[in-house]
Amino acid sequence: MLVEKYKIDQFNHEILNDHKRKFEFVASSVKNVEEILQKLVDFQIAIPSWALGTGGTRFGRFAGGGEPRSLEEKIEDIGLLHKLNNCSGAISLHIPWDIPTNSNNIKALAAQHGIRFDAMNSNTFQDQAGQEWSYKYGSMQHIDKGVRRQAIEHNIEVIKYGIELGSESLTVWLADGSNFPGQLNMRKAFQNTLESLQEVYAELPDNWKMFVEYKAFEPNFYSTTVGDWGQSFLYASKLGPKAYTLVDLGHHLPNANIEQIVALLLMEEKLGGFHFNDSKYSDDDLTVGSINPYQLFLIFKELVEGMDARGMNHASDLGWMIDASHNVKDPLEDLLQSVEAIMIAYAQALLVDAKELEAAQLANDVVRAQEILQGAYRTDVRPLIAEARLRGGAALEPLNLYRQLKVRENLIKERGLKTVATGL
Ligand code: LRH
Ligand code: MN
Repeated sequence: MLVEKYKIDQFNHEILNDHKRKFEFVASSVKNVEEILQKLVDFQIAIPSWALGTGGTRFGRFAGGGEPRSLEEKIEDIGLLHKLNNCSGAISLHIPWDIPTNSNNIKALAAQHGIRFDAMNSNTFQDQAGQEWSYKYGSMQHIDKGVRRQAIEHNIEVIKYGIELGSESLTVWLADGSNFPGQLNMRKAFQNTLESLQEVYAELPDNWKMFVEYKAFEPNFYSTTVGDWGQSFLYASKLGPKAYTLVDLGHHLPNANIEQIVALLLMEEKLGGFHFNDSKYSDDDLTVGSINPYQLFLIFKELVEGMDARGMNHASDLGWMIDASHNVKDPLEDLLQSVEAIMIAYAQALLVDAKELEAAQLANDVVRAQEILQGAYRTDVRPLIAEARLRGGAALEPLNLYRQLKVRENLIKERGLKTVATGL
């Protein structure tokens, strides 16, 4: 479904005065507001190709209708999101769920929608029809060289698809691990995995990055061979300068201090990017900022501080990707909310006066330090993000316009109620 520009302009016109009033109020208290607005306009978040349909659990899946039936329709749906908020200008593909039938056509369609290809994702956690070796007992860690070879070849094939589409990074998430003590020689598993990743690393074009995604548990429930940030850092350090860690917010044990992990990985120049989502218990893949928005703000505070300390470009030097699953919400509404939550946390972090905070830290003025942080966190930055959208030609209130245009109803008319998108 296409959203014509005039419909966005009409919608914005109705609420423009109210927006201007709110924007001028918050802008009046922000020192470098134009610099912040430009950063918000430049910031783009990649949408996962595997999260455009209804997700589910082993207990059930409740399809919502109008789901994309092909990669082309997935790109159209992301194009619609990007038209509404002007900060969803990238797609992250998962292979083989989204093999591009004709890369040039897919590339041209994405370009029409202003969508670029972010990290490619390999899949050695499921057995495909006709596959020679099973990944039941792992892939790159596997005791059997044939299985490891198959996993290596698959990742090299994924890189090839990515090169054709203009992607410049590969995310490797390995489900590998064990379910019971004694099942696995964990040192050998590490060495097999490292050797396998080294063979994939050797095939990376010069300008590419490899993201090693860690996860504490699931689908293995005793050990995971890339189980935490330390292990991912170890692999990325041993692999070489093109290898980095990838932080999926849902992949930590309860109460992990993720913002500290982010601060250290960034300082060590080994932070590659993010899979944003939220969770209360484990890898719940809930809407970003829906459970713990303060943690998301603290993570962005460390990101802005750490990137500025190294003179990094906020928009392009790290991988900004969502990885969520939509069990009860309309997938596109859920993604609009997630993108908004990320932009809010980023804008709040940009309001933190780094010099004031450092002065408080150097004076051990703990109260002042907290007041500086929470002052930024408690600032309603939504008018700043809306203004950035307005300047980018998008909607002041994407979710409201999405509903006003009855997008889901139209997609169901176009595609039917029973369509199922590939993915999780
Ligand atoms: C694993 C993960 C990984 C993806 C998958 C869809 O939990 O986060 O990033 O490959 O979800
Ligand atoms: Mn992930």
